[in-house]
Amino acid sequence: MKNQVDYSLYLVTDSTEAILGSRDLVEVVEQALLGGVTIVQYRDKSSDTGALISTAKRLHEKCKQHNIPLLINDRVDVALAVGCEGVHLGQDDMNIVEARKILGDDKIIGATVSSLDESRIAVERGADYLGIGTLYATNTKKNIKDIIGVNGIRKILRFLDAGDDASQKIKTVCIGGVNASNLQRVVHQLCAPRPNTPKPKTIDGVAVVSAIVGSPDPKTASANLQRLLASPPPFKATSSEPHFWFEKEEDEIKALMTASTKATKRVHEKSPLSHNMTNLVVQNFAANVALAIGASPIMANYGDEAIDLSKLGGGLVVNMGTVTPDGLSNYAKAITAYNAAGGPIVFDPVGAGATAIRREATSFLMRSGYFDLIKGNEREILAVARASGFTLHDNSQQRGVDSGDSLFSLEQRAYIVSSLAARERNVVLMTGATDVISDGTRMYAISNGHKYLGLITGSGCTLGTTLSAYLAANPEDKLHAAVAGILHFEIAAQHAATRDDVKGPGTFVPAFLDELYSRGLEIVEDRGDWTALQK
Ligand code: 3NM
Ligand code: MG
Repeated sequence: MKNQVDYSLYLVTDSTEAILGSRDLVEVVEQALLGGVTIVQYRDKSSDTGALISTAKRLHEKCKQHNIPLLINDRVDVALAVGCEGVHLGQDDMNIVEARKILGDDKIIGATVSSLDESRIAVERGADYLGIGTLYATNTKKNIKDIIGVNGIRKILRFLDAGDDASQKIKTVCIGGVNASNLQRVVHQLCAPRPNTPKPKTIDGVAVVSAIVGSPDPKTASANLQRLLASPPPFKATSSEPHFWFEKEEDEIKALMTASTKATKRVHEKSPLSHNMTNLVVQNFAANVALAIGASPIMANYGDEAIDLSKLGGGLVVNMGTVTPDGLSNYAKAITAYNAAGGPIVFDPVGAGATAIRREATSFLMRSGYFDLIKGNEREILAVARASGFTLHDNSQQRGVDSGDSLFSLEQRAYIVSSLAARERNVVLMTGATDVISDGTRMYAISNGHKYLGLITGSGCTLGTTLSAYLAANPEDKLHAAVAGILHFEIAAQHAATRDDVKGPGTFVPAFLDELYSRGLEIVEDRGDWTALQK
């Protein structure tokens, strides 16, 4: 029985004035049950024992009517008195082993954990599930030990997945600041891929307090969270058949070419909005590149405007090349809007890692939402990997934004890119003389382009612009969409750089715009193909 508990929408109650107000807790919980919460924990840190038991009894009646388990926070005695399904124990509460002796094997015992050590101990002591937190800062709980974010929780999931049978099977929920605006991406990203594990451990549920108890309409709030849990996030690609990298059979190349041709045609057909929140240096060039590839550019840095813009079927580029505090809060608003609407977001972490401000900006933005594609040069992607929780042992100081020389072999780059993509569950592109791109399962290395791209300003940024349009027009397979965008961009650069009238970077820029334009038209009119791909 207790193995079949559904932890997916886990309600933790709160009886404080700030959250419950003057309403009756039992009525609020009943509404939440009607809305679809799957398990309830009665958490009340201030009532006297008599009142606790009487409220818990009323709650248990309601829960039983809906066939939903009721747990009591901290108080094993209250759980016993009421005869409910179990308890939830914090680190300062009764030891799990002692609680088990009192409650027996059939009752559910959950434990709050926020570190690998606490998780290991809770598993050893026989907890049935772990409440892992704190995910995000919240006003609901005072004395929060540690805000560990998606990265910290993912680390614990990987740790559990690498342990013994009990550890692999233990159920998990995350807690702290979960609400309707972040639930889908949190669940999407709380997946713990490890090498050679085809079915990585995922989070079994989300625990919420204020998103339900603090809502004026707990039933609708619960139903909405349940709907979000049950539906794929709007940004999720609808298909991605796994195949494996460097398996470059002729057939695969051909299929990639066909997919790329289709993707380019779609950009022209749909002329998607490319919404750029980009740096001061490249605004004009980026708008021109978007037009040349057949997209519709808008350069709009005002976050509130993104609510409307995100509904137009386009893609967003967040380029932090000239980051400011205002800029960051605008980006965060736009990220939320695009995640909700499902429009793709390309994150271009320009100079990430170069300064403390940019490192913090990178992790702030990674916390703010889900990026469908993260693109950057080697150093930028390394900084993103660190922000994503990787421990990378290199002491390379980041130099300029566009500084050259690779620190890693192609295989190492491939490893970093594919692990980061698997972890973030998105597409990661590391640009360089050979670009490496992966969605965590599939991987391509592309060596097109020309050195002039490194001699003009904004080539990386405008590749981001290009990719936003390609992803928006081709949502079903974002990896292939991005490959097509790279090919369009880089093959156009090759054509431009080798033209007779192009003498250097200065004459290259207008020729590049021309070639971006005509390359697209050639594909649309079936006069060109992508066979110039350099593997
Ligand atoms: N425990 P809300 S955070 C009860 O980190 C609780 O262990 C936490 O409330 C932990 O959903 C928390 O309103 C409160 O953010 C979560
Ligand atoms: Mg406690």
